[in-house]
Amino acid sequence: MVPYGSAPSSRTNSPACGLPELWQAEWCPHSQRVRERLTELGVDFVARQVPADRERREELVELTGCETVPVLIAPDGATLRGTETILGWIEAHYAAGPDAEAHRRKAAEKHQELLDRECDCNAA
Ligand SMILES: N[C@@H](CCC(=O)N[C@@H](CS)C(=O)NCC(=O)O)C(=O)O
Repeated sequence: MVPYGSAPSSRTNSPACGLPELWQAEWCPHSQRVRERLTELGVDFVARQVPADRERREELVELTGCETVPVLIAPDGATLRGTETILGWIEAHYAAGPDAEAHRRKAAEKHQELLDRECDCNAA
C-alpha cells in the first residue's frame, strides 16, 4: 500500500508523461468544469490530488506558484492557472470529436436527475 500523501511526483519519471496533469479536487466546482470539458473532448489526463488545507499544498506551490485549484500542467510543461485560462488552453489544443455532444447531453441528464432527487421543488 502506498502511504498517504506519498504518490509519485509529476516532476520525475511518473507515468503521467505526455498527458496533461490537472491539479484539482473532486469537491471543487472549478475543477469539475475542467474535468467535464476534458471528458467531452475525450482527452485523457492525470488527476493530481491536493491536501484539503491550502496551507499544506507545498508541492503545488513549488511546481506552479499557486495554492488554489485547478491548475493544469500541459504536456509541453506550460503551467495554466485559473479555470478560464485552462479552458481557453483546452479549446486551443483539442478539437471536439463526435462524442462531445453526447457527453454534454448525458451530463445535462444526470444533472437534472440529481436535482430531481435532491430538490422537492418538482413535487406536486
Ligand atoms: N479564480 C480561480 C478560483 C479557484 C478556486 O477558488 N479554487 C478553490 C477551490 S474550488 C480553492 O482552491 N480554494 C482554496 C482552498 O481550497 O481553500 C479559478 O478560476 O480557477
